[in-house]
Amino acid sequence: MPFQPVKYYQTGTFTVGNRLLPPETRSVQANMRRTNSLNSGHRACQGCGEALGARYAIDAAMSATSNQLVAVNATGCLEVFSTPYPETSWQIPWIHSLFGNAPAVATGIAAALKAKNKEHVRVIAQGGDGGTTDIGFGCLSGMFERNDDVLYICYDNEAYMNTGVQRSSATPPEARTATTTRGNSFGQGKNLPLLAMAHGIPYVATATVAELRDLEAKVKRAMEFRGARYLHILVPCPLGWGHAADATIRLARFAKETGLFPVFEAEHGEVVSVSKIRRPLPVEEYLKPQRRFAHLFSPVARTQAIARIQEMADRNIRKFGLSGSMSDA
Ligand SMILES: Cc1ncc(C[n+]2csc(CCOP(=O)(O)OP(=O)(O)O)c2C)c(N)n1
Ligand code: SF4
Repeated sequence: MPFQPVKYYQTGTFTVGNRLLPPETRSVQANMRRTNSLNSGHRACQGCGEALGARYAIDAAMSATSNQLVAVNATGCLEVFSTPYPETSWQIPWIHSLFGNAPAVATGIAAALKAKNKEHVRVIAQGGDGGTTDIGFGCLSGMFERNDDVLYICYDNEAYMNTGVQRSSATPPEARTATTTRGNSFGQGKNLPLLAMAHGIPYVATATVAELRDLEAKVKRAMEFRGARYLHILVPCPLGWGHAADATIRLARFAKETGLFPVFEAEHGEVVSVSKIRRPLPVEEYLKPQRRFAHLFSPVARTQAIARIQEMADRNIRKFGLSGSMSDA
């Protein structure tokens, strides 16, 4: 067989590429000694973006902290599918208390560790978008304002999935849920990454489950800071969004490539990096495969509504500078 030079795209992938890289630059998931923090056997739906995101995020946090980590979970799918008492899929110190108080519980654990001179043990809190943007928001804002030493991770599937797909304040315009025919009205909804930045906390980032290496890198970066940090991960939900289980990664990628979900990092309230759009897409490509948006296309196309969603994407592209070459980033 003739000699084949290593192609650029192979390095950094989760298959052969990792083995071509020096061990210290390989992905955490490629390491056979990874912790498998969220182990197999849990009860998430097939294709669940939240299970995938949590697995990568928490393994990356474990790696970044030499396994000195405690995780607090808000009520929601991640807690329910992983821990039907007395069973659990978590292989880390993990605690669930209430739906709305994960940031407060995490703050308390961080304070207790400090009092015991165990600040090398790091604390993460995690929850869905309902637990984060609605009921937990007061506790979270307090955690940010006091700059408590906690990384909070929001797994955003854009609705209250665990209880049957009710609208949250992160549900996008026009998305159908069990409690609304068309989701949020235009111009409404809470943008938690921007709200987190407004608190001036050390680190805020967004990520999707389409770019898992980027997700791992952001968790690692977050653990380099002390104080309050926030990571917002878009995690498509086949059940709530009404898409095929094998479309989870594709839809997460399309959310970024349309501009609807800007992927960026911010430090102390300032954007420091953005992931540029590689192949620009019209929003229809993202909306059409999802049953929650079916009413936009049938029985007749609702072109004005689609145009307004396109405007939202275009606004993000301008605001975050998402188009242009990667070297501009
Ligand atoms: C105070 C309180 N109200 C309501 C509930 C019921 N409840 C449990 S999980 C959940 C929805 C969670 O949604 P989200 O935070 O978006 O996470 P997801 O399940 O989508 O991952 C609700 C309403 C509860 N456990 N506690
Ligand atoms: S309902 Fe959605 S978030 Fe919950 S386990 Fe199923 S796919 Fe995951």
